[in-house]
Amino acid sequence: MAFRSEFQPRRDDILLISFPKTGTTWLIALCHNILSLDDDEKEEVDVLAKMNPHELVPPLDVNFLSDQVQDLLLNPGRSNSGCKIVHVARNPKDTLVSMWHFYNKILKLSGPFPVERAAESFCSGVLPCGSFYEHVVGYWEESNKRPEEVLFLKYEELSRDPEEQVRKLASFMRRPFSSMEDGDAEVEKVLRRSSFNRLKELEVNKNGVWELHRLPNNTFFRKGTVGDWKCYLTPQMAKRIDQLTRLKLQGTGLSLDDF
Ligand code: PAP
Repeated sequence: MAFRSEFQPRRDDILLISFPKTGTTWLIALCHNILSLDDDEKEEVDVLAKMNPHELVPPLDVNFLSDQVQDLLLNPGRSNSGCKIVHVARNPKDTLVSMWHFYNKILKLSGPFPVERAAESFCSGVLPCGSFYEHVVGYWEESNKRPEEVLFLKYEELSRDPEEQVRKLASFMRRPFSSMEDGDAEVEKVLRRSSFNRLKELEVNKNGVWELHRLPNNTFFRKGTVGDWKCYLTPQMAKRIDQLTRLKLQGTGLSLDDF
């Protein structure tokens, strides 16, 4: 209720929105590095060398239930008109496995939470942020209706063709790269500075803590690959999720493949 009545985005706000474990940390780093390119010309600053990407972007969902936030942000008649939304999606099986690792690490359970139970929760939509499919499909549909305001990215496409995806992201944020050689160099710089291998090895992300949640920064950097689910899900679990995914995405035109 407080969020609904209080939140007034500015026209130049950019909201980064994603279901947990679909690539938020990467997206924050990419956006930050694109937007700070101009600053670099004046002075070589590299904020991410000292700060976990999450510390750079205030999380709106800390005190608000996510369905309220989503409702507010997705309703075009409300106060968000004018600001931009970037959403990053990921294939459901890698999202589930990433989330399972994350909760096993942070919840300090007496023993590991079985992946079968995690898959069960995922399929039934009983998760701290609600149903994965409702979340993703909502933003997908809005991105089709309002492409100038809502950009829909995929973790797998970012992995497969990072240059193209980063150019798309920069243009959406009104900071297009030049198509000349210096544009290529800038794209390369943004990707290098946002890369998993670089961020994971930074001292701040190896040993630092995100004070807001008292979470070790290293929980945000695990493997950073596509298809890691194959190491954890049985063929039966994978089949069940694939069937559910087909059902939930039927007629939407959206595919969430793990390649
Ligand atoms: P969050 O919901 O807690 O913010 P989020 O960043 O969305 O997490 O997702 C974490 C996943 O992104 C992790 O995937 P994994 O468990 O399959 O490894 C994490 O490793 C991955 N990740 C983090 N930073 C990057 C990056 N710079 N490039 C690619 N993947 C990344």
